[in-house]
Amino acid sequence: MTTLFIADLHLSILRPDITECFLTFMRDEAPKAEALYVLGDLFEFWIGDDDDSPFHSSIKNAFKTLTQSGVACYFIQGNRDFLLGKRFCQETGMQLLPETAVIDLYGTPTVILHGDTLCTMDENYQAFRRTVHKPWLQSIFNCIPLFIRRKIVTNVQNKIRAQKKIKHMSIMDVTPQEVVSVFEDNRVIQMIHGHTHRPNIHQHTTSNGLATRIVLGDWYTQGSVLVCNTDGNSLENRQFSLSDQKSQ
Ligand code: LP5
Ligand code: MN
Repeated sequence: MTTLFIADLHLSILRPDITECFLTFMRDEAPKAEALYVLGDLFEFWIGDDDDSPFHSSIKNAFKTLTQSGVACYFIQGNRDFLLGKRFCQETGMQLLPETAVIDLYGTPTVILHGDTLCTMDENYQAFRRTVHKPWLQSIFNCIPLFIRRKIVTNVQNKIRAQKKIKHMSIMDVTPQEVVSVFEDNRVIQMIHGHTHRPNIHQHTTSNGLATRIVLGDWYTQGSVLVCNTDGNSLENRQFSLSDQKSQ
């Protein structure tokens, strides 16, 4: 049996090529696994669990079919779907995990997280994150009509996009000392995360011993899956079969 990890799909109605690859993965590959972990940024942006568009329903149905077939599905929120919550999980049978969780991955205790909290040098982002994670602000936001929420998100995204262009690449990567702290605080020597869109396997020296950090890839030009079993872990790609509508 295998356990699968994915992150940073950024699913949206504007990218049918990504959606098609994801739905094929959910239909053909995920049912053979014992568990699927989604480590955040499944959606380009998640505006609230009451957004019942046909597009979102098709994604929810794919998870519902999978969980009903007996595959355990877990979700950790990313920086783009931090508003995905209990209702989505009730509708799909997924289990919402805290922002950092420790799991037993075939005998190796492993810390899993989205990865944005590791980028501590990105101070503007961390301040923004602290704001939008305030429960009272989220409660107010959830009471606003959907079409106004959509407008707010578009406005904030436009504002942020300009700021991100002038950010140095290095501050948008993980901070090595923070990575070591997460290994040590959780007393593990294996970590899996996404967010940076820089798939790789890194080694870190920690007080627990030599530790392995696996970074998941995004789904921008191909699917990206971490396949784990008793033989080890492999970062793999899945090809898109539709072409990107945007580049035509
Ligand atoms: O995902 P990626 O890699 O593109 O970029 C992330 C960081 N960006 C984000 C922003 C989200 O993608 C889009 C958010 C839309 C928000 C809608 C607001 C809804 C309000 C909800 C209230 C409960 O996560 C990016 C990082 C990058 O990862 C790498 O780590 O750099 O961070 C930014 O670009 C953020 C800026 O640095 C800071 C922006 C401050 C803007 C202040 C606007 C005020 C918002 C007030 C909200 C109420
Ligand atoms: Mn992210």
